[in-house]
Amino acid sequence: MLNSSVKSRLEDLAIFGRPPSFVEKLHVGRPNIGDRKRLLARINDMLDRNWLTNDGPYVREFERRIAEFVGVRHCVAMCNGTVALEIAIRALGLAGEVIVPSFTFVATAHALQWQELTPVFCDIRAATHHIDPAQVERMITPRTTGVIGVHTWGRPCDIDALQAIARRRNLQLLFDAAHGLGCSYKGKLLGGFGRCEVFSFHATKFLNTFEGGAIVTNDDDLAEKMKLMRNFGFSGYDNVIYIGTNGKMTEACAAMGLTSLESVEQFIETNRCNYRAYRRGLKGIPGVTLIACNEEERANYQYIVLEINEEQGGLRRDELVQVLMAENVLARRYFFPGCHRMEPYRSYFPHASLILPETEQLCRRVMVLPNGTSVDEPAIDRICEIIRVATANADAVKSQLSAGGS
Ligand code: T4K
Repeated sequence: MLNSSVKSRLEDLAIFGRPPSFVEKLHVGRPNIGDRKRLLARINDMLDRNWLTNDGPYVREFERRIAEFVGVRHCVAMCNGTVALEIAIRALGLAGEVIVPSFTFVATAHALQWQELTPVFCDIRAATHHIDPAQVERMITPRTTGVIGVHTWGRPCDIDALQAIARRRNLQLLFDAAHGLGCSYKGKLLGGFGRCEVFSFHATKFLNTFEGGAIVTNDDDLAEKMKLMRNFGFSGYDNVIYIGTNGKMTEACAAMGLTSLESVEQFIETNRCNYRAYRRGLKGIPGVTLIACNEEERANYQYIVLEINEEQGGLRRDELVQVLMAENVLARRYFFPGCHRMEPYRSYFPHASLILPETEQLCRRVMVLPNGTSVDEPAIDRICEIIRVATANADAVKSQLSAGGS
């Protein structure tokens, strides 16, 4: 994985024409693969059974295992997190306006707009990157029916405050927990808060089903409704009792999920070791802040999130990303430029940035580094060293980049 060149001096950097530190590209979202043999054995069984989708035995087992793992009554597995959000929104009867953070993956907003609901973008708290409950309160109008809190980076958002608002203002509350499997809030795993929570098991998530997602809830009626909705509204043969869609998870995806679940503690341990290696390696670099995990809570440590402060360190986030890209470290600017600056929202709400100052600032500063089973400590040490060398020589890096070096 590593090239022979150690990057301890400015002129070693790839932007000055030297070979990149990594021969192969390091991705932020490299999938964690569990035990291959177990996966292939499951796939073989599936083929022998000749049952590929539609509420098959692997899907049922996966749902049971996830519900047990999280400690909720119901898990309704879906083909992906976005469709799971869409179904959750519809099953809860949301209409009109729903308040969401703009600092999230665009799927959170699209799941609303796709159903012609209006996502109302709310600012975040700078310290946590989460939706700011005080702002939520100010954005409520007579058309507001719900709030979607996002547990960005797997860190829980301010659930208590949002719950208090939802109760007081009679709003539905659900959570986009796409990043949140295995993470806790006040000692309780995410999944059982609000009316329901939505996980993503996309390939880039620390636990994946290739593509996949799930809604988890303690509400029996809601779970039943969601199950119907993910299967066209069919209640038995020939009997359609709701509007529905096709949100089903396939057996192959559930086989991957079951296999991943067997390695879940290993994945978390790998992520935790990597997180600590990053923390050591980045310590003391001016203008570079690693967003801390609260180690008193359970966490999956999947997202290694940095904030880059140009005033302190001399380099802009985008310059540092360029430096890393040249070294084959594909750092990502999640969730740049913020949903409110993406279409169709940019056209619908051209002045939204005026009320989203923290989101605007964070979108300029944030960057995510590779984690998971495809990176190890030596690789992380190198990544940190590149950041350290680049920051220590910020002026020279800036002029090299503006001269077109990379
Ligand atoms: N809500 C939130 C808060 C979310 O973050 C997401 C998804 C959702 C809802 C919706 O859930 P899903 O419908 O996706 O289940 C990725 C993922 O596609 C997306 O699932 C995820 N959030 C988002 C944060 O990241 P991109 O646009 O960054 O994907 P892409 O193709 O650039 O891949 C990321 C990196 O991973 C690349 O460097 C390539 C690498 N990669 C990717 C795949 C798929 C691999 O090495 N192997 C692979 O198989 O969105």
